[in-house]
Amino acid sequence: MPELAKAAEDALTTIGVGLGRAATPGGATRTVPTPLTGEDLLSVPVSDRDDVAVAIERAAAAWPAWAQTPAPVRGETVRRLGDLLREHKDTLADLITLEVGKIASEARGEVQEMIDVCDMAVGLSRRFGGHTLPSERPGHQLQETWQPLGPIAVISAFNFPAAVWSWNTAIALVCGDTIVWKPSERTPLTSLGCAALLAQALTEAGHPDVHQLVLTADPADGAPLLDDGRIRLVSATGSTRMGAEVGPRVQARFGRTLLELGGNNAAIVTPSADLDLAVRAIVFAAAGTAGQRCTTLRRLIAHEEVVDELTDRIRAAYEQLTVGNPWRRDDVHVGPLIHEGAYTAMRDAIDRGHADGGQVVTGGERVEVGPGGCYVTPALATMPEQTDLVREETFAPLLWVLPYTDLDEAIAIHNDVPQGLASSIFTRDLREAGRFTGPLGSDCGIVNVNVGPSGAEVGGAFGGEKATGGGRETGSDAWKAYMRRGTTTINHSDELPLAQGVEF
Ligand code: UN1
Repeated sequence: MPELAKAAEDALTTIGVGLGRAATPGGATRTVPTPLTGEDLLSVPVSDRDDVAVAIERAAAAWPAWAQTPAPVRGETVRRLGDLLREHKDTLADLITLEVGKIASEARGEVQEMIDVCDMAVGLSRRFGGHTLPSERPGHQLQETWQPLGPIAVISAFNFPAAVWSWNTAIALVCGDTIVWKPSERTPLTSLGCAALLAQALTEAGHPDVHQLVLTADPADGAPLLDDGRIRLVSATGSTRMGAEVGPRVQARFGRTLLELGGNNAAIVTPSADLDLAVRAIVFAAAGTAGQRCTTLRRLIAHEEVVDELTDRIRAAYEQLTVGNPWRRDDVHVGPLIHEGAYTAMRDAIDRGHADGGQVVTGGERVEVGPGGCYVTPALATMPEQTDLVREETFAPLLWVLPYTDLDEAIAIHNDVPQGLASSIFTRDLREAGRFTGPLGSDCGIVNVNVGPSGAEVGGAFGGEKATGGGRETGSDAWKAYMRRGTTTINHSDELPLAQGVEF
């Protein structure tokens, strides 16, 4: 067996996934390629539409008992999941590297993000709650109660195949929801690993059916998740195009959606910025994860006084980056793109940008790393002004540098894109920072100062506005999306006064 296939099999065995047992007898299977070399890793079972319907049925049947389990007891299951993730951190990180091509440090960081969200959810399980509000009627009490929503669907993307699932799942579990997960078609092995760890925790708790995994080969087979009225929330991460289909379809049946879609994230660098710090933040945000985060920096809006020096320093840093196969190597900064299509889109954007007056400063070239895999040097390109092309999200390491003269203009350029996920300003001027984070500043969901747009912690709410879809996941009060709010008026008196003084 080739080395990478063997590594994938070993990782799954360590976690306790037997693919033989996972496959339905006589059921369809498909092979999973690795972006590291293009080789096939392993065969996995394929879920068809009927399997998705069965998963919904099971999640719906498991819901009443789970919903009635006290929240702190549900939290115990999430604590156990967090412990299992700690135990299997490196193994799960290997699966992420094998399926997505992430460098080891980022793959481990992704698992750490899962552990963090589990810890947060355990705490949440003992503290979410509503307000008690003053009633206008004597002897009455007005209060909010938060109840489990029901079975929900989690649809996740290839680029964070494990963390985004855990954001939704850890919170949904403590909120008392049951879950059907449809991961990206590109990452079934990581999904099997995550699902097996949660299955262990849930089985120990006596609720094995609370989480269901479906491995569709064709995204269209996930349709019952959108259309079945029992699925009360569809939390979907992916492209704006996908969200434009999912959103209205789920809303048409009055289901709830939580959408985390495309980003076209920018950073403004002002003349007062600490350029040493800015360059480090920019290089990680634009070239890290091979430009394949939804939070990746794609537009750099730099003041004309600093734009040349900044561009030059980023070019120099880019030229120091090692692009290569990160498997069992710690010196690689940039792994492969997920597939050839990502490179075609990147090349196409560079070529179209050239016609608009764009100039590549460095990068955008194929790197031959081995017999397979799609490796490319991160591209840095200048553009005299923001064009329609720059307003599009190209999911690859391509950073456009746009000059500006005053901050109002920079903020206008910043906001003049359809997407609204993550943003940054690099400045030492408190007033500039205040304008960027204020009401007429960045229109994004994530608004950072002297921190790049990517790499958010789980404690804050994660998500964005406009074509990013408006959803918020993970921290702060994002849990509310996974629960039903009950407004309860209790009459402790023996009178029946009507609100608003109505006599009847
Ligand atoms: C994503 O790319 O879908 O903020 C999620 C970040 C990570 C999550 C990214 N914590 O970059």
